[in-house]
Amino acid sequence: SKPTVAIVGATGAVGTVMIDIINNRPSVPWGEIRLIASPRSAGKKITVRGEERTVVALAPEAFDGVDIALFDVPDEVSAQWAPVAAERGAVAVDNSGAFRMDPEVPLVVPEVNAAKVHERPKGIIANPNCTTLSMMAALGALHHEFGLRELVVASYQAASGAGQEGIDRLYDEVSAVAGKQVGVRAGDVAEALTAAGLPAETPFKAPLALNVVPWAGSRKDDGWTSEELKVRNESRKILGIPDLKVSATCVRVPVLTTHSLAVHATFEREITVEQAHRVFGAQSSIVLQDDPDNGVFPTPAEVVGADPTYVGRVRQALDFPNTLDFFVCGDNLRKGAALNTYEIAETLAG
Ligand code: 11C
Repeated sequence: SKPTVAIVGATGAVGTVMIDIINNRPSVPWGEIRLIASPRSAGKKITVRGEERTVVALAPEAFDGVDIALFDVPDEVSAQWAPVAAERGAVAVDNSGAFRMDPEVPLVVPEVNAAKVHERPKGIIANPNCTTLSMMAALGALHHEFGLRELVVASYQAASGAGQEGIDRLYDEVSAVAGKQVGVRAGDVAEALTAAGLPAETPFKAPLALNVVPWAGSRKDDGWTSEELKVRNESRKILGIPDLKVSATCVRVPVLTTHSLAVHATFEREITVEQAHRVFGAQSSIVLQDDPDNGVFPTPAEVVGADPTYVGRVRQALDFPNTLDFFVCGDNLRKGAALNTYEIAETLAG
């Protein structure tokens, strides 16, 4: 019989995208599709593939009969409940940061390391952070042929990476500065936000409208942020290069959805732009947009809502042998979160 899949966090920002993905798949391998959320959301009705379903409350019994449970919830909820799902016989595919670096939990991007889904002693498989994920299809394909050695990246991260709170804040800030002649004097954007009645507390630590903020995630040792360390640790684990040299600077930009990254990647041997184009062109999950003379390069506003990773501005670094510079854009709520999680489930379902 067909497997039962459960979506845990079905009513959240990523869960909502997950349902949209399921609704738009030409076919799905599932028998039952069960929707699970916090008791607050239980009872809510959501239409999935033409059938109205009632959200059930997160509880141990909610996992009975479930083969694959997709978790789109905060770290602490996953930490508590993914093991419960696994105990009840489900494979938990977790989109939070709770298990990613656990050596007994595979961290999977199907284009790069699909076979790892079978090495899951805890019954848990982790989905990477959206910033890491946005460049994995591109880097995995290049690494396969040219051997990645070093990675230096700067991210340009969208507000929705910080959840609904981030989305609301960016919209409120943009409204507060719209039509005003601000951004001409230090502090005048912040003053406009205060004058519009926005709370001083913000998920971004500084005004995001008409600005960029060199901070994402929480504070870690030696000046690094959690997001920058995730890029380093997760890239190493997914690509299977434990000693990969990585340095990242994560930056929030006033974009609603779709993370971008400027990637400076060094390989074992020389790689030309033509070779890189060929590698990218051969990947079904990559769209190459690299004709800047005609204004063709990826931007988040054009990529949002799309499944593939978009790659452009591919250049051989002038002063660094064996190094390629390029720009990637990936929808942080789709491939960066719900879509990759769903693709792991499809890989499991065969
Ligand atoms: C952001 N990448 O843009 C983060 C959100 O580890 O799953 C996702 C955090 C995570 O703020």
